[in-house]
Amino acid sequence: MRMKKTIYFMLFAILILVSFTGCSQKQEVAVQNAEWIISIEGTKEGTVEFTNIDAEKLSPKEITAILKKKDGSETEQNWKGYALKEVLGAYGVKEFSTVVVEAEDGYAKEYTPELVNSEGTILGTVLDGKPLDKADNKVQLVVKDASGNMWIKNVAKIIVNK
Ligand SMILES: Nc1nc2c(c(=O)[nH]1)N[C@H]1C(S)=C(S)[C@@H](COP(=O)(O)O)O[C@H]1N2
Ligand SMILES: [Mo]
Repeated sequence: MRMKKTIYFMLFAILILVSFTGCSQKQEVAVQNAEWIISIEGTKEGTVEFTNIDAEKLSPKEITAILKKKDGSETEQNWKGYALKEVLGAYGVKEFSTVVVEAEDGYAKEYTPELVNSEGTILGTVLDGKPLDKADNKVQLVVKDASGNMWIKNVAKIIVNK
């Protein structure tokens, strides 16, 4: 009798285990097929991988922002993308002291909650009607309320600081 119970329990345990690995495999396949991946550290679930597939579930944002460079030049740009605030919100991030956004080349900046939560702060994927060239700039952080050096080309990682 006891033996039977143990066997049932073990079968049940194996079933649970298999269904879990099945899930994580599915997620891995999705990440492998993604056009772009951004790691977000410090969410409720720890580090998560945010991909173009996840982005499609969010409402798109369109803004006009002026890129101001150190050399004094100003260029008006139309951007389509996703509000940084909404991206973080999708992973349960609401309270934080700062957020760091880092590029593939290591270029990084730190942002106040005010800038992070601004309507004009987006992860842009389409510039002036043209999707970014995935080869060199997959996703660009556009910060309407800050100068060009706060805009991050080719975003690789977002770190949320408590
Ligand atoms: N990844 C990355 N993003 C970056 C930079 C950089 O060196 N690397 N330079 C910044 C600066 S100083 C400016 S003015 C803007 C615009 O750069 P651009 O002159 O290449 O258009 O991108 C910003 N984002
Ligand atoms: Mo710059």
